[in-house]
Amino acid sequence: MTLLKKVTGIGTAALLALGLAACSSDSNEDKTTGTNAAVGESVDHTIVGIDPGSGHMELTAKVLQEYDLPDWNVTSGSGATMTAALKRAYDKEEPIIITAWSPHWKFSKFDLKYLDDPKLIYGDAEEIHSIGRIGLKEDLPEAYAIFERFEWDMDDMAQIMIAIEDGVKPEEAAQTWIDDNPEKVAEWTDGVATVDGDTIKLAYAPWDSELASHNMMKIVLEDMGYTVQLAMVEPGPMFSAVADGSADATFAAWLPNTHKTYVEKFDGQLDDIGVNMVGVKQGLAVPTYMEDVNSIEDLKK
Ligand code: PBE
Repeated sequence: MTLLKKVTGIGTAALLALGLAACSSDSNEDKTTGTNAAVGESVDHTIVGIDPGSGHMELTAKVLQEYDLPDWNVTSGSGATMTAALKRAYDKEEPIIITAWSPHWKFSKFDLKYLDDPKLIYGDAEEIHSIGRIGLKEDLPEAYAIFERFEWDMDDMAQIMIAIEDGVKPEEAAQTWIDDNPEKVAEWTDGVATVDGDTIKLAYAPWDSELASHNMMKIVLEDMGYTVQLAMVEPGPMFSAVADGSADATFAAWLPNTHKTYVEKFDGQLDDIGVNMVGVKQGLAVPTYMEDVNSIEDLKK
């Protein structure tokens, strides 16, 4: 529970920081360039991004347009290169702006705050959906019944993510969560018939959040008698694999905003089985020691 508070408490922390920064920074502000011009220069007008096919990168490009930030750019990389850059900057208390999302272990390892997004480009109430191929319900009804009931919370996923970041193997971290939460797993599986080795293929994109959820579901399905294949692919191929039936399901669709483009592209070819997590979030984030930066608006000159 403390962890949940920490992850979800960021908004409150950012609001507090906003109030404090507004009071304390006036005297330091350079009236000709403004404190915020210095922010852009301090990070070379660069936002540290992740993989190019992610919804976050698409939305961040839109942020630069909608907030009129033409001289800013976003580097592409991966979740791992982003957190490595964050660690390097954080250790030296240097300024950095990252593409961030929750749940994610970075909020427990570093003191970070989301920048306010008054235009709501990153969306408002975001959820993670379980998506199946058309025909999954008829072909693998037991798995489908589990997926229909599958729902957990941000703190559950964060526990697995943090263990993995601390060096525990993904399958071991997932097994520990399952062992610690038998009543949650039972809510998804109670009364569902076991199967005899049927194969099921799950696709997920290379984000730490999805590494956690898919390793967890792999074990749940194996305990029900399935042979589970996990395929880590880029976001585009993840959606196309479920659409063309080469994967059976994914638990990595962030909606209604993040993956809107993919879901619209494959309209009618995906079965939106249900919501597996509510309250997820993404946006731009900075270390809390960047006291003068509290909103995306602050990146404007
Ligand atoms: N993420 C994590 C993904 C969805 C899950 C926010 C990096 C994305 O941007 O597509």
